[in-house]
Amino acid sequence: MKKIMITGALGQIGTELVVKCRALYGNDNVLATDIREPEADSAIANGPFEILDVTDKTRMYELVESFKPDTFMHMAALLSATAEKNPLFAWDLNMGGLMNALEAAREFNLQFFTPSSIGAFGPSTPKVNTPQVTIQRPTSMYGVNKVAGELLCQYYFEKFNVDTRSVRFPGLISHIKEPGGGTTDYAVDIYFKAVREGRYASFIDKNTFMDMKYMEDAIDAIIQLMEADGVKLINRNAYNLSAMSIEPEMVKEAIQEYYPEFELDYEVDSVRQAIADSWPNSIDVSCARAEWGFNPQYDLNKMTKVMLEAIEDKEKVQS
Ligand code: VAH
Repeated sequence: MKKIMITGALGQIGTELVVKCRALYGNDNVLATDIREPEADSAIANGPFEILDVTDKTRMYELVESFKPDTFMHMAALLSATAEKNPLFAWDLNMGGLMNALEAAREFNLQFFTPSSIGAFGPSTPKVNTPQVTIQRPTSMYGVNKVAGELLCQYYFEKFNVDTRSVRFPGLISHIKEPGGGTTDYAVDIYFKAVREGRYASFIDKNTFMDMKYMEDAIDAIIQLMEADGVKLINRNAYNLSAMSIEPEMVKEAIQEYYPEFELDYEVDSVRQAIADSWPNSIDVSCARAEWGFNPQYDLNKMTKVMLEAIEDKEKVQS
């Protein structure tokens, strides 16, 4: 992995992935692409950037032909709640974009990464310590896209020998780019509201356990998986990943260590609650640990400290 093209570079993961890859592989060796322009003074604008709608195969191929990457990281996708509001558009974007990206990887012989999600599981999946290989019958459009994506990536590996690699991300928590349209977003919003307003109304109900992970651990996992010895990757499409299984009251208590007055109440959103209820409570990550050394560094308390401190710093700069 030396020259990397990334789609969805302005998204929640892309924003931090581009910066990390540029730091590791050199600024000019990472082409960031997205459907809109980055802000002029942003980190993304600080290196190669091109506009790309991932459903436009011709434009995608043109960029691959001119930049000549050896690795393609396909991050552009709609998240679960947005996909549920507009399922047909989600199918076109999530699956159309993925097919174009996989085809580019096949034709130009590129190593390939795209994220799957715990959204690839459904109500009939074992809910606790969900195994790596298990029932996958999701009930959301996002989940349907993710299962199909995992299967397509595996198909391209077996049939066309494309070096596809993927992970099932849990909810990802970051203070850099706020997510949009995800079911797990409450666990990001809660920190921003704690610092800014001292209270938060969660759209996910108490006692709803979901897997989560701090973004730095997620980015490190992508790099580690892509650099891993391919021979050892038995479950390459896609590995269960998680660093914590949490519910809103646990986050509240962690925040109250620093903000004792913080108040949490609930305004549950039925669409996102239904999606959350269909996902596992906690997943088993032993295959990722065994096959390529997945080893997240942040638990809830450590993550809470860095999230609150980073958001406080942001607020100071803005005031
Ligand atoms: C979502 N953050 O909520 C995403 C995700 C596991 C959750 O894939 O849609």
